[in-house]
Amino acid sequence: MADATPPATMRLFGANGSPYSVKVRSYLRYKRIPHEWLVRNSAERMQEHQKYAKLPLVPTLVTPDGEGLQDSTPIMEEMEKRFPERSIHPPGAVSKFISELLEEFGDEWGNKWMMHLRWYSSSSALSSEVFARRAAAEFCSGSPDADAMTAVAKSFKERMQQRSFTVGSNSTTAPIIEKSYMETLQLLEKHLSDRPFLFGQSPALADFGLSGQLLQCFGDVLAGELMRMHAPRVALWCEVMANPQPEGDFEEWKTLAPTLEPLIASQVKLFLRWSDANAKALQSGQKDFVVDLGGQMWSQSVGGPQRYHAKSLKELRRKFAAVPSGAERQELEAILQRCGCLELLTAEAEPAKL
Ligand SMILES: N[C@@H](CCC(=O)N[C@@H](CS)C(=O)NCC(=O)O)C(=O)O
Repeated sequence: MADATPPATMRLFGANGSPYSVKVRSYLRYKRIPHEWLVRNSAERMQEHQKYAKLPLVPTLVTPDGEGLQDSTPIMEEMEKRFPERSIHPPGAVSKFISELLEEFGDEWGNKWMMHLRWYSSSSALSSEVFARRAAAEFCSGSPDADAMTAVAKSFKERMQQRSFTVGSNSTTAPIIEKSYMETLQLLEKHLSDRPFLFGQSPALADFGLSGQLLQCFGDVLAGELMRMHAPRVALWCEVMANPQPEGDFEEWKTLAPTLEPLIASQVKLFLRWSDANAKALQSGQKDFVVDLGGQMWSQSVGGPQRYHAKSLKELRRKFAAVPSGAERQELEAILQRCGCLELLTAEAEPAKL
């Protein structure tokens, strides 16, 4: 007789153009966690999403017992506890923390490349137009109507084009973001020439975080063209990361270091400097801040969206502080020191609340 109990299926509310949603979907696929992918393409789906979402954001993962989880990193951390098989953490404290650091870099800094090149660069016009139509098609797919879709695309594009402040994109920062995208592609291209994933033969947390943003870049007009022409291995890795399969073991840090340390010493350091300056500006109630990112002056306004970066930097620093003392911590500290990141990861005392 057939079992009347429905399968214990997770339900993931997401959007194909949302890097964090696609990141969690790739993760659920990799972990072989049964799930349903839901887009908010009808009033009913929107209401259902609102029922589980504390914030009006995707991804939102609904567990079989009706719990709504949000924020991609905590979602994946919770799933790792429930489904430890096919761990996404490389063994050893050094690689595990560096994977967490690269995930944070992807989530918080990689999002600037993605958003800037999709919407705000001086060459983004076609990318914006194409992406707005893709997103509108998904949103209108519940009751297809071409006129409605065109109108949704237009208003979506107009709304997004006014939101460059959310990622700190402006005429001063544009060249910094564009240079960082190209340099990261070059560094990753070199690293991925010897291995299919960032930490060897299986995907790690870092792969999910970075590819979440870069898979969006890959699919966009401007960012995708730059990637396919200048970093074909990165393009392939993005494609693989949409539905990754393990090919073997994680590598030891010593063989990863020659091509991963240059990425940390340049791009990750730059990101941490920015994130540290952002957190300090928020702490002291500034409305904007300027920071020297190694000879390149970054300036931006500080608003609501930047609070999240400060929170996630605090969480990263907590993870770093939790690495137990001993030989592995010493090795990790030596790497971070060499890459100019150690001080930036050392949590500062919280100022007393007045
Ligand atoms: N830190 C969050 C970010 C989530 C986020 O910013 N989601 C965006 C899409 S990428 C969103 O939901 N925007 C509003 C919407 O699409 O309705 C995470 O990692 O999940």
